[in-house]
Amino acid sequence: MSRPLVVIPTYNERESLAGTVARVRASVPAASVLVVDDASPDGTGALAEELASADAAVQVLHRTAKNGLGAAYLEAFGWALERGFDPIVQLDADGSHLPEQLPRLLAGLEGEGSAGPADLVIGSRWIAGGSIENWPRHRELLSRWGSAYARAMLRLDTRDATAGYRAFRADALRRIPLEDVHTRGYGFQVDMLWHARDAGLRVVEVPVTFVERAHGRSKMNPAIVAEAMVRVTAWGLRSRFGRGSAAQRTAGERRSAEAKRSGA
Ligand SMILES: Nc1nc2c(ncn2[C@@H]2O[C@H](COP(=O)(O)OP(=O)(O)OP(=O)(O)O)[C@@H](O)[C@H]2O)c(=O)[nH]1
Ligand SMILES: [Mg+2]
Repeated sequence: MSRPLVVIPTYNERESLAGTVARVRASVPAASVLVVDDASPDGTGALAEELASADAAVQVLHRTAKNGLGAAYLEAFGWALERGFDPIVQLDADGSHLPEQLPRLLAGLEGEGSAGPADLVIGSRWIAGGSIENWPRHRELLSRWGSAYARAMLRLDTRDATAGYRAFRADALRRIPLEDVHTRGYGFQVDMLWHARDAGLRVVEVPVTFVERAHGRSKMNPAIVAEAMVRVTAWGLRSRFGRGSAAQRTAGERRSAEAKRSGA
């Protein structure tokens, strides 16, 4: 693990992106950055290009339309694995994930302060030492409730199942069948976690401080919450009927994704 890559998905993050990228580069100078922009109307993609031309460690993937955080990450994971990056980190552009705490996630992969090395480290708000700053009460409740629901339905033991600040070993990502991950919104985080558990990966949580965005708008919306709820419920119910492994339960999702791709 000597070529860390920090993936930053963006949609309309013009005011936040430059600061976030600079802070990542200052916090872990060895880390490269990949911005994955979904054709943001506010010009975030052009700004990302400016950052890339000023710093060879910064690169940009441009996607043609807003297709959700999950789709952006999946494309980035493929890109990163092809190029030999390891580990691969997920980090929001909006300032909610502190780049200054990145060394803590990377240390977690190495096993510092815990029993042993991890395959996936999750920056957790809901374990001792974790916290939130300036988050509206309703968002906190939604997040805590969402995590508790996913934990119960899927029998996960991760406290912060929807957390988006994560570090994966490249090998860990290779062991997850990424073609079976179809959740587009923030349910993507739960989808990946469940696949990680199924693949027998060692998942460790380290405490982080989650700070409400200072600029721009949240992309969270009722459709994203509904997608996560419906899927977690379906996976949980199916698992109770004995067809619950991540590999088995995605057959239907794969078929519908294929149908969509072929324009059916
Ligand atoms: N490429 C891409 N990035 C996205 C998309 N949706 C959200 N993002 C980015 O993913 C990160 C997280 O999105 P946010 O809007 O902050 O959503 P959130 O963190 O779940 O919700 P808040 O707590 O309200 O901020 C940010 O960097 C967004 O710009 C998308 O469809 N495509
Ligand atoms: Mg956010």
